[in-house]
Amino acid sequence: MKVLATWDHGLPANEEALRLLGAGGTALDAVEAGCVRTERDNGQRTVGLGGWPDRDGVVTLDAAVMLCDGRAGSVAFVRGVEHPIRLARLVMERTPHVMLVGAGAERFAREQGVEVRERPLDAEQDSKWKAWLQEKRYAPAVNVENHDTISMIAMDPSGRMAVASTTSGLAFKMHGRVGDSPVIGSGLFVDRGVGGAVCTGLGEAVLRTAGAHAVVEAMRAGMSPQHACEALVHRMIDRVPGSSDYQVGVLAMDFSGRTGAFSVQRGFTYALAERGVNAMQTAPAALGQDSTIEVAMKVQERRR
Ligand code: SD4
Repeated sequence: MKVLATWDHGLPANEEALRLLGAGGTALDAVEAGCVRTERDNGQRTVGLGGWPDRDGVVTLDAAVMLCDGRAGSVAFVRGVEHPIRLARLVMERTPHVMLVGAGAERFAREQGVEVRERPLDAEQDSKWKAWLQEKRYAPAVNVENHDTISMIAMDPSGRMAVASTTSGLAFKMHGRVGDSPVIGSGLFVDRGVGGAVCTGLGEAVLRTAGAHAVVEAMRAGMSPQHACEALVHRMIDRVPGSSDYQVGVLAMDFSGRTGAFSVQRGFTYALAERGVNAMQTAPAALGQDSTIEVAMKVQERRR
């Protein structure tokens, strides 16, 4: 039984996930419950309806779940849904599809008895949006503006693994913008016999490198979860320009319970729950600090 979750709010999310697992829930129940916990937290500004709006002053949400047997469900660009992670699970369980977006996803929600209710921006959302309109400058700050998406990986006592992610995406994104979090293979991926991976941070960088899928495929090829996370981050830095100005954090787990965590910039925190202890960790980072893969490569170079 092991759970990983991004950022500081990963700690209460993991607690909720552990509670479900302790009560006989599956890995899927665990990641769903953990994400719901964060979506419910009104103080969260990049998860759930309390998230920062887009440029038009609209909060739009993305979420997805995937199981190690290959089943997956996802929703993107939905408004007025309090728990998009639950809607993503419903897409998986009750439709022949993987992904529903926008008005279609909202209609499906209503058909399933899920409340869809546009709610006005609260005072803080409104004033931050209006302040942004003054300048209209789009420059997400590393670890500041983007640090609240929750992405989780859980393995239950029967050895099943599930991954999940839920977010309101980047603050002041263009209306209609969708990030990596609801895209199977980018923000999250898991495959039986190999393991799972999730991402957080600048979704465009993750989409351009098919992040979580790349990590799982690296593990399939024999890399440890840690090296697989590092390999993705280094590839991202190489392929997606401007890495000194963006943050991406990656988490991975294999079926023997080994975990990995790595980020572009320092400051990526995550919660790890294992052997009855749920604690915050800080991932090593590529910029400003040697990763283990870089150290290994340097050692090899020196040997040559
Ligand atoms: C996105 N990846 O929409 C999300 C944002 C995020 O921590 O993860 N923030 O691009």
